[in-house]
Amino acid sequence: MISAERIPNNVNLSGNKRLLRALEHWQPKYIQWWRDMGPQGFQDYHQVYVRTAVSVDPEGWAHFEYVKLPEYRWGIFLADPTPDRRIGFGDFFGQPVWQEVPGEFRNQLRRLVVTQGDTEPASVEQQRWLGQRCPSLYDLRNLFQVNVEEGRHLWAMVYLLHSYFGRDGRDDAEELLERQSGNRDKPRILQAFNEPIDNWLDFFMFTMFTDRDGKSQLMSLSESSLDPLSRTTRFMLTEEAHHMFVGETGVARILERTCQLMKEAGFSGDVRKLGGIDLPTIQKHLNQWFSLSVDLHGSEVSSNAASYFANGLKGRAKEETFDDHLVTSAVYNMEFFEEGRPVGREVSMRNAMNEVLRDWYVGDCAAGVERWNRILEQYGFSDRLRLPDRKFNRGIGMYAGLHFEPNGAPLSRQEWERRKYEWLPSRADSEYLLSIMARPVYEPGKFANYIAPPRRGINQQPIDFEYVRTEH
Ligand code: BYC
Ligand code: FE
Ligand code: FE
Repeated sequence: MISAERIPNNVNLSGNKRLLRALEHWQPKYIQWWRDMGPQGFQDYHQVYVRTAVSVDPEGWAHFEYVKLPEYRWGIFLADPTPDRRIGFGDFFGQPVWQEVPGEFRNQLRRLVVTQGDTEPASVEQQRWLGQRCPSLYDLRNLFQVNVEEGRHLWAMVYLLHSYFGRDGRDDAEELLERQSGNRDKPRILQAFNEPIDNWLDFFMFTMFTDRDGKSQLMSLSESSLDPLSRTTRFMLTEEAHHMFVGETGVARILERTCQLMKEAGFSGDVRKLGGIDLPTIQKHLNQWFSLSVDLHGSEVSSNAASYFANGLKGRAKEETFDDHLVTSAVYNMEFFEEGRPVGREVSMRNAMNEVLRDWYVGDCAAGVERWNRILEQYGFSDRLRLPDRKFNRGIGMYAGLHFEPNGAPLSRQEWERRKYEWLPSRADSEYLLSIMARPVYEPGKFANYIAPPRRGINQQPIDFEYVRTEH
């Protein structure tokens, strides 16, 4: 039996027998999945100082307590409704939003919810070994906070599948626990979620860039005409901010430590000899996770995207800031690549909606990289981190199969094969990172040599607080 009281929610779970019954079947499978595929070695004997959402108001939202991870109270929350909300874009612009799924859009909506839902458990799977290589208890706690919230995001999508998609939705919810990141036969749906996250530089770059795709996709889904989808994703966005904070400050702290070591090593010294992470290695990981996350926005020209927009299922980030919400005649000037040369061509704007969202995403990433570069500047170094060109290392869309340098210059396949590890992490780079992370740091207030301590602790606790404690 599951009890509605154990599941924090604002969807009147105790009064919703149908949903309770569906969850009753699903929840034990979820817990089994969490034990098998969640944080390895941190299930039964550790208590983690985490935030649990117990309601959507600011107080209920920042509720901190020690919990064993499998006992975390994963909740179901919708952001408060907007009175008289109207469809904000597409062919049904101005009509009242939907409280139920229209039959004609059922498959498209299901597919969007499943794709979104699939990424959440995937990321937990990708990160499941990191606890054993952590640079501090503070970072360990942040990892687990991100993990339990991604688990809650899965619950959020399962809530929609159970409530609005009947039998099919229940089947989809089970399959979300069956596909596995990196599995040859049953992989996760989107490629970035099948890539290994072996070390903490991967993790911080992932939460900086891939969780930021979460932000852009959730922003566009929060515009949806399907009101429960909009309200669910709006609440998820509040949690996403912390994930990107973890990524951005994680890389910033590595950069800071690298700068200190570069000063120590002297101008031509080797930071790796001092156990730090050199700038080229940081840049390669940035290139890797940025390009994988750029892929997550789909093909540049997409009839799927056009149809999502026309039907009001998925809008643009900050739809209200645009003047034209119908977008029936506008065009997007896109750079195609033909016979090794860029050719500009107009594409109907609706077909370019993936690219419109990608533009927003790239801008948001660029601002973050600028903030990182201030650290290099403060330490008096002229080196800078850079976002690669969006054509670099693409696996999806019209640049997939072509090859470019990070500055956007085209390359032959042979040149690419010869030079790609100048720009992407090589095996030797990964081995080096694993070697400096082989011994985890579990002592409160201590930090691995390659990363600086944070400016402050979590929830006004000191930095040497015991963020994760072992049961005695
Ligand atoms: N990998 O017209 P196209 C997050 C497929 S992250 C593999 O380009 P569309 C999180 C595509 O399915 C946010 N396959 O695509 C972050 C299609 O297949 P079919 C996740 C890909 O549909 C960190 C074909 O290629 N949310 O929350 O316009 C931690 C061509 O389709 C990929 C969402 O994604 C890929 N990268 O756009 C935890 C929102 N890209 O039909 C969580 C929901 C495309 O030929 N999803 N394909 O079999 C969507 O809105 C869209 O599905 C996409 C793709 C934007 C992803
Ligand atoms: Fe998420
Ligand atoms: Fe996230």
